Amino acid sequence: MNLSVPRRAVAAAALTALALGGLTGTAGAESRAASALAAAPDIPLANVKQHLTDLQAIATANGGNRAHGRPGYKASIDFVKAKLDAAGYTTTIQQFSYNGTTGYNLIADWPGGDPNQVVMAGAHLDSVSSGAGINDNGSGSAAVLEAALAVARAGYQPSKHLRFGWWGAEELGLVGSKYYVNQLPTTERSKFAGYLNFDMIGSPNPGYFVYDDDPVIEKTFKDYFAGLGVPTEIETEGDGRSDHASFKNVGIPVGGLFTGASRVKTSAQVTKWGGTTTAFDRCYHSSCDTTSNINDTA
Ligand code: DTR
Ligand code: ZN
Ligand code: ZN
Repeated sequence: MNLSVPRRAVAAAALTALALGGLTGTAGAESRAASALAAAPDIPLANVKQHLTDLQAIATANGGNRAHGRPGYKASIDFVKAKLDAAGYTTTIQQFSYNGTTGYNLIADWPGGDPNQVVMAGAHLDSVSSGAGINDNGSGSAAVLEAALAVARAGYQPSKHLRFGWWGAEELGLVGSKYYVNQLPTTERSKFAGYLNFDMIGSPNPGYFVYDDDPVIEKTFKDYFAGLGVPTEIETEGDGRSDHASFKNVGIPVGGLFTGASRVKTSAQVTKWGGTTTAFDRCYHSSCDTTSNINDTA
């Protein structure tokens, strides 16, 4: 079954707004999702694609990658920070050291909302050293960036406080997000309503997977995809393998989306989603993970 997903809406990024909206209301989950659905701003695909083009250019200009400790990573952080500063976010670059080199997390707070009820969306911004890392994880980074910019364009003022994060050194073991969580005082951790993770969400032979962690977040995502006529499966491959694990490990509700890595899509999944019985992303952790390694519909 081929999917007819609105091309203008980048589903994952729109879902970020929905999930943030869904988690920011006070009504029940269903009415929250419905009202948030109405409130979710359009996330222009062209804008997300431009961010991916810009991240590719950064990698190309910096030895072909955006890996921890390499110039391409810091250039990626500076690129994302500049757009958020211009949009009115309060940004913080958090430094940490790993393998003898300095790493960076970027945290962006949208002013307003209840500081005791924080909804956060994040993505790791680093690539492996073998390539530009456009699907892994420029896709998540660009989607979260464009969702944050859409919030600013809409002047969105949810009841909860919105925070966005871009993590360093995820590929070396969730290093940046672990550092961020470990630096959070316990009192601050208890203020999180949820953390939403986006790591590989534009895979060229996509599946549509929803993390099966927090049930409210999982339902919010599943309901939205169902509203688009897109069947989903629960994500089990990534347990512990991306930055949501850092938050889950300290008791913060987590959720997220994933379109697949090196595993092979089954024939049943091809019937469900289209594509081929090959890897969801044959360029996982490879030099071919470039802007040509992205499925726009996903
Ligand atoms: N994105 C990969 C980690 C990874 C592999 N499978 C999953 C599933 C769900 C989330 C993440 C992952 C990486 O950063 O290497
Ligand atoms: Zn990743
Ligand atoms: Zn990776």
